[in-house]
Amino acid sequence: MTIPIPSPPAIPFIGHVTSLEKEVPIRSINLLAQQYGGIFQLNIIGQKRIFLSCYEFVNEVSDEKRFSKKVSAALKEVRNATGDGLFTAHVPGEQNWYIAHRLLMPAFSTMTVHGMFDDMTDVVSQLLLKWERFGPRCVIDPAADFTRLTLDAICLCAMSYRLNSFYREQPHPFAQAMGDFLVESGLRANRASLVQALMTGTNAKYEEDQRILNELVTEILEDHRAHPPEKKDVLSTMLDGRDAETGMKLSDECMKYNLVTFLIAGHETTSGMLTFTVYYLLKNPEAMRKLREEIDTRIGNRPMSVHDVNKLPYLIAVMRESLRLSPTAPARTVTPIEDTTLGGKYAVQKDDIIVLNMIGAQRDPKVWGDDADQFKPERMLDAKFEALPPNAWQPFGFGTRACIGRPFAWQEAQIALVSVLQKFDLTLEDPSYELALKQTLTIKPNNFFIHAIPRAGKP
Ligand code: MNH
Repeated sequence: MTIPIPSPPAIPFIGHVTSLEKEVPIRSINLLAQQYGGIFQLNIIGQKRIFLSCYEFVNEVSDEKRFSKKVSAALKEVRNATGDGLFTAHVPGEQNWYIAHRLLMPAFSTMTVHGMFDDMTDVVSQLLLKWERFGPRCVIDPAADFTRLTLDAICLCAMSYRLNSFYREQPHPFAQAMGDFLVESGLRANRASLVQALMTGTNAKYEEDQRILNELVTEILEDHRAHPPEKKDVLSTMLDGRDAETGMKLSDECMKYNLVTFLIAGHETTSGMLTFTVYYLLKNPEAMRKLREEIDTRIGNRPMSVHDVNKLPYLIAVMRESLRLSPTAPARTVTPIEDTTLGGKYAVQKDDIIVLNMIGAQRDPKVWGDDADQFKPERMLDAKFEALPPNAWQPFGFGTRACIGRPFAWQEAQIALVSVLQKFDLTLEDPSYELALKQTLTIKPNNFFIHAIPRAGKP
């Protein structure tokens, strides 16, 4: 016996599109989850979407025998710039995903990423210099500077190309175009096609942003071909590599799709994570104190080295806890491979759209207890972390379609946090600041500002 999936009352013809706020849809999803529970269904422009916000269901659909990634309505729009690149490819179906996946997994392994340590440190040092030169009274926008950091780092490490975002007053034009492109892609996912067709100005801007994205990666590709860097990087692997299984090379088009993919996937998530982490540390002084102590005793004044990566247990716990409360890629979408049930009682059909709300699931009191909403890194120290139920912590996605950039992001974030905390005392610009979200495809704190005060006696 199956029972209907709970659903709020809908407006005839329009369905539930008005239930989702445009700016921060994930906030509406969380509010609806509080009201309707761990599973509910909405009807958005004639399309049924099932939302899961609790551990039990997220764990159930994390089974590749029964469910696979679905390219969501928003990702279908993102495909305008990333096509069959890794993140937005249809699998099974698009062969380029398999070729790129086999070729690029080793290029993003923990070992290979260790070799990028110096380039990452180079970009981090630009951020440190900026904050130091601006001085303690300057109001710092950490989200903006962490975005400069992560965008420049992925571009330098993967493509040996310098965007030099720290030498610009405004975001790099590419970053601007990408941000606008992602916001508009998200909005288009919830917009009726008739309305869309009438928005000629918006559509022209959308095309222009895609042109800017494509132009930069074309330049990077041509530059790399004309002047191959001494050090092999991710782009060299794509240019020179041949798939062991099929003997095939990636086409220029597919390489460009993947370059845009890395620039998109490789920076917003990590910069959001760094910004949330600074926010949680500033709101939880005891955690900040412990982290400081760990860094001061284990590393002190010497520069962090590649041997310190993954060796600071409290720092790792802080990053895990930050990504638990605020997974910067807050939703992923799956579909049943065959008609089936969820929890043995809710019928779902092949090709149904099932959206996993990871903010809800990673705060499920059944897993995390009554203090699930609080920032407590202690619960993420290795012994406890390893004892968690399967799929309880899943900010990097799941299975074959899980994040390829995890070791990259993990190392980059460690270098950034250690270096910043070695050098500065951070304070909130407005001590009464309460977390507000800004959402594109990813989330980050909105209107969040800090001061960075050089630490007395520190180099
Ligand atoms: Mn990343 C897939 C989160 C950093 C590149 N990433 C995913 C998914 C999540 C995710 C979740 C799965 C999406 C889905 O199921 O639809 N990624 C993150 C987070 C961080 C992150 C939280 C940082 C923190 N990602 C990075 C970095 C890169 C990157 C850095 C750089 C290359 N991610 C990818 C790619 C995919 C992906 C590529 C798609 C992998 C695939 O499907 O083959």
